[in-house]
Amino acid sequence: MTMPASPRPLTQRAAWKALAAHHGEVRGLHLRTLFAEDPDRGERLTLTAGDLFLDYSKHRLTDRTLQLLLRLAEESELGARIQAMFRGDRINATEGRSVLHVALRAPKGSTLRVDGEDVVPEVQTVLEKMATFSKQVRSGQWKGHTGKPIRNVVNLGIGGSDLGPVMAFEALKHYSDRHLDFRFVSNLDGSDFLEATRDLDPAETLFIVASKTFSTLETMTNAQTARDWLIRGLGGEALAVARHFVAVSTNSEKVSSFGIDPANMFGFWDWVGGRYSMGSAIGLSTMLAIGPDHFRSLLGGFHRMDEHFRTAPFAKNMPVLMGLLAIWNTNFLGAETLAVLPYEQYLKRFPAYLQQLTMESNGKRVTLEGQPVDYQTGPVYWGEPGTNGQHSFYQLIHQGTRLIPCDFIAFDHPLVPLGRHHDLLLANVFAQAKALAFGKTAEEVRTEGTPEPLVPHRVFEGNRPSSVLMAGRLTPEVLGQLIALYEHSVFTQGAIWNIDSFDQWGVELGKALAQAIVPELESDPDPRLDHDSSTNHLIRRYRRSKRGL
Ligand code: G6Q
Repeated sequence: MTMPASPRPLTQRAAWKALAAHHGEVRGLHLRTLFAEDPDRGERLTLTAGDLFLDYSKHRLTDRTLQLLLRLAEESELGARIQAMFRGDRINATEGRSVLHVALRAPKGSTLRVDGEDVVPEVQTVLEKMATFSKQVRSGQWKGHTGKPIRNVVNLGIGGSDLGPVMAFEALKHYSDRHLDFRFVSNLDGSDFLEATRDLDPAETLFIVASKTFSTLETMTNAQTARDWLIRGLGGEALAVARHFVAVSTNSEKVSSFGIDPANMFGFWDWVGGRYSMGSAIGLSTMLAIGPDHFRSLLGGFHRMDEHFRTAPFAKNMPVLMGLLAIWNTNFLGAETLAVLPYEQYLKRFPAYLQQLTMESNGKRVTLEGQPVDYQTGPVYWGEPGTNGQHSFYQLIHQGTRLIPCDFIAFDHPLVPLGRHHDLLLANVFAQAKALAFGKTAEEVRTEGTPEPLVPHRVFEGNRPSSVLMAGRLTPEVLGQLIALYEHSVFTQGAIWNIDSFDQWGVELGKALAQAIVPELESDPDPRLDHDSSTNHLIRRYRRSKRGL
C-alpha cells in the first residue's frame, strides 16, 4: 500500500491552532456587523472561475479567517496532493489505485500517465466507440432483433453507475433527443424494474448494463431479470440479447459470460472510482440522450474546472475555497450538514448525486495512516430544489437550533423563458440568502406592529451562512464545471482531513452480511440462526409471514 507522506497531524498544525484561537475571537460576530463595517464585502468576497460565479460573502468569516484557512491548506500540503493526483500517483492508498477521473476529460493529444503509460489515447478510443454507437442508435440505424429501431434505453446500474447517469439525464433533458425514452433501474426491489419497463416494448428497448465490476448484486439481478423479460417478450429468442444489451464495465470476461458480445462492451479502468465515473463510458446513457457533441462539451466543462483547480492560486481557486468554507463551517462553527439548494428544476437529482460524491468520499473516521481522527470529517449533504424546499424544511434552517450552511445554485437565464417565472425564481434565491444572513430583529418585528407575545416567534436570528453559486445558463459545459467544482472541493476537504476520499470500505459489511442471510430466508427447512436476538427474530418473523403463517 503506497502512502503519501503526511504532514503533521491536523490539530497540531499551526494554522489549525490559530484558527481555533481565532474562532474564539470572531464567534460572536454577526453577518450584520461584518456587512455594516465593510460596505464592499458583497462585491469583494466573490470569485469567478470559468463560467461559474461564487458569492461567499455571507459566510461567517473575516479576511483573517480566510488567511488562516489558506495557510491551513498550505500546511496540509494540498498543492502536493493535487499534483500527486494529476501525476497518476496511487493516492487511493487503501486500494492501491491511481485516481484519474481527470484523465476522462483530458483533451485529445494531452498526456496523463498511469505506471508510465499514457491513458489519454485509450480514453479517446472509448469515447469514439461510444459516439459511433450513439449515432447509430439515435439515427435509428441500430435495429433491434425484430428490425425495429430503438425507442427506449434502460440503464441498469447502482451507486456510481446510476446516480451520475440519472442526474445528468435530468439536468440535460433540455438537450436530449425526445424521440428516445430513458429509464434508470437501480434498486434490488423488483418494483423498480417492473415500473420502469411496464409500458415498454421489448422489441424497441435497449438495456445498458452499467457495472464497473459486473458483479454487483443489484445490477446483476436486474440484468438477469431484464434478460428474461426481453427473451420472453421476443418469443424466447436468446439471440435477441445481442441487439438489446450493451455493457459498460472493466470486466470483459464477466460481460461475455453474461452473453453480451464484447464488441458491445464499453470499457473503463480501475483508476476511475464509481462516484467519479460519469465522464467515462458509464455516461453512455447521457451520450445517447444528448448526443456526442454535447457530451464532449460536458467533458470540456469538467476539464476547464480541472485546469482551474490544478493551476489557480489557492486564494482564487474556487474548489479550494469551497472546501475551506466547508472546513470552517464543519470544524470550527460546528455545522453538521450542508444543504444544496438548486433553483433549477433540471437539477432536481443534483443533491442526491452530491450525497454520494461527498459522503462516500469523506465519510471516514481514520486518517491515511489508520489513526482515528480527533475532529469531524465529511458533513451530511442533502437538499432539494428551490422554491419547493421553502415551503417545507427551510423553516428549520431559518429558525431552528442548528446551523445549516446552504449552497444556493442559480442561473441568470432559464433554458426556456416562460413569462415572469425566472424573475420570480431568482428573487427567491436572493431573498432566502439575505433572510438567512441578516434575519429580522425583535425591534423590526415590533415596528411592524406585531403583538408582543408573538414577537419571539417572528424573530429571525440570521447569521446563517450561505454561498450563492451562479452561471449564465445550464449548459452541458456548465454542468461539467459544476460537478468538477464539487469533486475538487471534496478532494480539498479530504486532503486537509488527511483521509482516503477514494475508498468506500464502509459499504462492505452490510453487503457481506446480506449474502449470508439470503440462504436463511430462502431455505425450506428452518435454518439454524446464530445472529443476535434481534436479527434472529426479524428473520423468523419474515419467514413465518412469507409462508402465510
Ligand atoms: C462508488 C462506489 C459504488 C459503486 C456501486 C456500483 O464510488 O464504488 O457506488 O459505484 O457499488 O458498482 P459497479 O459499477 O461495480 O456495479
